[in-house]
Amino acid sequence: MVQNLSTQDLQDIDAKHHLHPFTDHAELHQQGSRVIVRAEGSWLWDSDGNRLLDGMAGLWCVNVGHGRHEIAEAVRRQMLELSYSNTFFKTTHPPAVMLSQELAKLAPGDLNHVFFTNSGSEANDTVFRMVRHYWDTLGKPDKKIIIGRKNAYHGSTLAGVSLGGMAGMHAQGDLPVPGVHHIAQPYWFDEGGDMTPDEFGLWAAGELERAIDQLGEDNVAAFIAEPIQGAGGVIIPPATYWPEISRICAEREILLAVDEVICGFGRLGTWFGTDYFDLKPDLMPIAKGLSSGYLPIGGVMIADHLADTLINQGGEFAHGFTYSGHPAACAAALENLRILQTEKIVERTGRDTAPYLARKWAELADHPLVGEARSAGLVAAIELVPDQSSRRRFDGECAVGAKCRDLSFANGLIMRAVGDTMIISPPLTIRHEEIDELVNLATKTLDDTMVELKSNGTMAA
Ligand code: PXG
Repeated sequence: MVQNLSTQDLQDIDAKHHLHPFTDHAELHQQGSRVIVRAEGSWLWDSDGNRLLDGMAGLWCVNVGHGRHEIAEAVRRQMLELSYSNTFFKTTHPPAVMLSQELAKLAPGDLNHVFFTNSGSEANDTVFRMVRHYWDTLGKPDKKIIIGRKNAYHGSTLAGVSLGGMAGMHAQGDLPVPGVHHIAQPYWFDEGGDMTPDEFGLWAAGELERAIDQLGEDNVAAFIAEPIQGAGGVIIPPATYWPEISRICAEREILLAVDEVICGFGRLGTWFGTDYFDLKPDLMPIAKGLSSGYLPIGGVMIADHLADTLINQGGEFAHGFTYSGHPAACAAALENLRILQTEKIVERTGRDTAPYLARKWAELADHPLVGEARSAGLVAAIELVPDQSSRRRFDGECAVGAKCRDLSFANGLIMRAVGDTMIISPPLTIRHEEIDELVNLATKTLDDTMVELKSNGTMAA
């Protein structure tokens, strides 16, 4: 109960006044929203007292786990000291200064500069505008096109949706905006056909080279990609993919933007996906794990050579947000980064938690409903199929994944469905026994899903 309101009261008010992101409201209002009231570590509680294992770390963001008093305390102190001050007009403040220094230290290579935003979407809008401004500054105004990938997710703002490759999002409102080109994604399970994963990885990377040739190198500004696609379904590229993309980017005069909004800050057991795949980005959008979601903050890390050009030749970049480098959000991020470092959470994820999850998660591949189980760091996916011996999908409108997700919730595990791909991304602080419980609940959920599919005739009894 919240403020003496019952679950029903909260659901009624919610239905009356609250429009949710990515939600079919007619369907939601029939069921009522699930009301989450409290969280601790890897666990959430709803308003009816049910305990749920947070298999999604909120929304891929609560890397240090829920309920960290140290972050709340750091934010409280900052709010009492300086709750707001802008970073425009030749002004700065200590939290933004210290966070920029800390990020330059943690970010790989020469990504030594940061432009602050409030979200991953704003970070990618910043990428969109900054790369065009950069090429303009160098006297190459024709270099405008940004190449992205089908089924990528880069956010919900105009530039974010446009750089992303979600067909359903593009269909609403005539997007993408002009000047964006999408190439194939490295999703072997769905699109690899008869190729081996390695052959397919080379082919998918080759799409970048062919796109540059087709569009003309003089017209291409940048390529943007997530190291591992998150919202697209935890798509882990074949081993051949990123080395080939790196080769192409090194040979061609285009910028590489590696979207670390999900992979950054330990998700793969390395500080960044860039470390995991040994990449050399010119720009690196960040958000989510930067503050573990305690307050909204994002940014774009920028390489020295690019920053030097912008600083020395670019003049004023007419871009920024009221809350760029918000003091309280910076304080939350600084404390979050301190926790990640002092508790050695990233190292532990890479050395211990991720291999443990990988071993346990791989056991799900034996389930008759599972065509593939894969993981990298603390993201993982299973592909639901009617027949384990082929990569053929269930017929129809992806109802199997949605059913499995609902059953998972009912079993006390938050697992997300992307079509018929089930995905998880738990807090990095998840313990071995919690991983055991997660995999047990996922197994029970798969069993329950099978029972439903057999009873409604989707699978043979
Ligand atoms: N880039 C990537 C790689 C993301 O995953 C964004 C940018 C945008 O960040 P903001 O902070 O503007 O949301 C994201 C966000 C899902 C889901 O259902 C994933 C995201 C957001 C909402 C839902 O998996 N990722």
